[in-house]
Amino acid sequence: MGSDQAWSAWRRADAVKSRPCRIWFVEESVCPSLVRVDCLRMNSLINSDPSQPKAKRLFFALWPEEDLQQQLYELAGQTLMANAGRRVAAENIHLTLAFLGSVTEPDQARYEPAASQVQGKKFTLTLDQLGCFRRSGILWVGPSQIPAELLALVGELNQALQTCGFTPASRAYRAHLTLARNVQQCPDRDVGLSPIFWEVRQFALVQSHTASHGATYEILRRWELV
Ligand code: 2AM
Repeated sequence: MGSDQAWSAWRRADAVKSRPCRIWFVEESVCPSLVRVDCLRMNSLINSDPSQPKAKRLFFALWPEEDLQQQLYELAGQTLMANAGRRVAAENIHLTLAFLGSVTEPDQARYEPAASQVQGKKFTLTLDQLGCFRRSGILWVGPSQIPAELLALVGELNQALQTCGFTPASRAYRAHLTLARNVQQCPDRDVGLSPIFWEVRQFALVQSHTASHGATYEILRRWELV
């Protein structure tokens, strides 16, 4: 978008509210959508229009094949004592790369081309550790060593999204697949597991749908790793 178009966007934004909008210019070579016109008032007007779709809850993830999901589901069953937690349904087991949270359609339209620019490499993820996040009551399985390709994928994805206005999580990245929630008694320390090898070939953009029985997930788009 050239400066004429940017100013015209400014004027259009200015026509619907009294306070001036902020305009963010993003370099063409970095964020594929080039420019972001960011105006909270305008966004709230757009979001309050019932003809506009609501924001979606989105995240990027690695999604295992069904047989691996089933294997991990059974592992959770063997690990959990009766009533000690709620297992995640097999089809919902995944590894989050970047949690986006509530995303509007214009934001999604910027994030997807940004993700397409990521040149992630295929890798094997060795799941050889079982652990528990005590505070959130989550039983998880994960790698004891994070492969360089996974770290690079997470880093490049966050960097690409950042150029389009996304603020990555400030907490350190912990690669894990949640196997159960509401775990009341977490063991004192992580335990080793006979390794499960996962050949990771793709990453995905996923929408989380909140239902009364818990979240369900819909894969919106997949990107091949090379
Ligand atoms: P979790 O499994 O450890 O809860 C969809 O909610 C996915 O995004 C889950 O894998 C979840 O991790 C992850 N996630 C990361 N940050 C989150 C947040 N702030 N709120 C909800 N889910 C988050």
